[in-house]
Amino acid sequence: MGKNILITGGAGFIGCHVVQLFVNKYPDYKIVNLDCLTYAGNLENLKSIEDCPNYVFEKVDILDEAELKRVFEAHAITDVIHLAAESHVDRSITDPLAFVKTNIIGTVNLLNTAKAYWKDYSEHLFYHVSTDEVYGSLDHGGFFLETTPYDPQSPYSASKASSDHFVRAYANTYKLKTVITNCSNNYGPNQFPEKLIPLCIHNIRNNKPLPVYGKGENIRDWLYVVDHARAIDVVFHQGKAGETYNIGGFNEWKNIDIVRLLCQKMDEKLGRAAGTSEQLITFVKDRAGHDLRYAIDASKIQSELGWEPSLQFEEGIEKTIDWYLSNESWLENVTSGNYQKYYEAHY
Ligand code: NAD
Ligand code: TDX
Repeated sequence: MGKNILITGGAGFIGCHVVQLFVNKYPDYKIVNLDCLTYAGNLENLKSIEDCPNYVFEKVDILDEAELKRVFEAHAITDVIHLAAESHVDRSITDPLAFVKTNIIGTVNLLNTAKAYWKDYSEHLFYHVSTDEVYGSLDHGGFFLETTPYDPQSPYSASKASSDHFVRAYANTYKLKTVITNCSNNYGPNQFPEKLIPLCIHNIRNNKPLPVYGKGENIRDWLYVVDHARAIDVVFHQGKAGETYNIGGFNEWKNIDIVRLLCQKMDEKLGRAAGTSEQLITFVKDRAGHDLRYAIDASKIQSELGWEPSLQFEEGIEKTIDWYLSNESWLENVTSGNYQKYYEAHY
């Protein structure tokens, strides 16, 4: 059946992979990408599909209720996949209110718009994309399950936890059909170079210091972004309404080991002597309230919906490095502010 799916945050890192997957895989769906293009949103990410007949871009802020209503009506939106968010923990420490606005109020605006526009809720899905950070930090072992109590520790994760609670509250109170996924750390092409992996690739390339917070002992579970997009596709089509699914890579790494791996691979790719890039590693002041370890137990989505990661980490890292090395102009644009000119020339 044809659907008109509103994907929010589609110009961002994960959103652009979700939009590309849906536009290419489902020609019968109309994909409406709604994004206000913050520093993290980049339409260059979507060049390969921007002329597809089933793709539309709407430059709209989810804080603008009137514009959300217009978009729902103009495109007869049948379903929502909500990714738009402020996503960087360090920025949330310096400006928490921006996270409250977009991640909490923006999500409630979107819920209200869907609730008012849709008639028979059983025919529509509101899919909220969230993070494993809502569960807090695993300081004493174990894994995050869907039943793990929320214990957010940063302003970012507190805002995402709050938005998850609102989505569940709308399902319970108004009977909106919803689903939530909580995913671990993503990496891959198109990630803004403020996050650990693209930041290190960018800095190694330019012989700049690699800032490792604290002792580099913190652990994250990493998933290739295309595998996250595949999981979203599976949950959107086969997930049970009202359910939560954790998504992860079964792939835990200490930060310092990732940075060393990147140094080793980059030395090989750039033809530098082994050990050259490691000299750039610089231990810096720890992130305030730095969560020690995240680790997802993704066995529910694996056993109930048959999803599993398709790429081994080293393969994904190779693909990621290759993408950044062959897209230097992309990096140059997002780091120099030239992107704005691209936008003005195209829209
Ligand atoms: P990102 O920062 O790369 O992209 C966010 C996108 O949202 C950008 O295109 C931005 O322009 C847009 N946006 C921000 N505020 C907006 C607003 N007020 N109105 C409209 N658009 C707005 O983020 P990402 O890493 O792609 O994350 C996408 C989603 O996935 C987020 O909800 C995030 O919490 C979640 N998530 C991310 C990760 C990860 O590792 N990056 C892991 C799990 C979950
Ligand atoms: O320069 C750095 N040095 C460093 O040691 C940066 C940017 C990060 N780090 C550390 C902090 C974390 O332990 O590396 C780890 C990864 O940091 P980020 O890439 O900032 O990701 P994280 O804070 O783990 O959050 C990410 O994963 C969950 C995303 O940014 C979130 O949007 C997602 O929800």
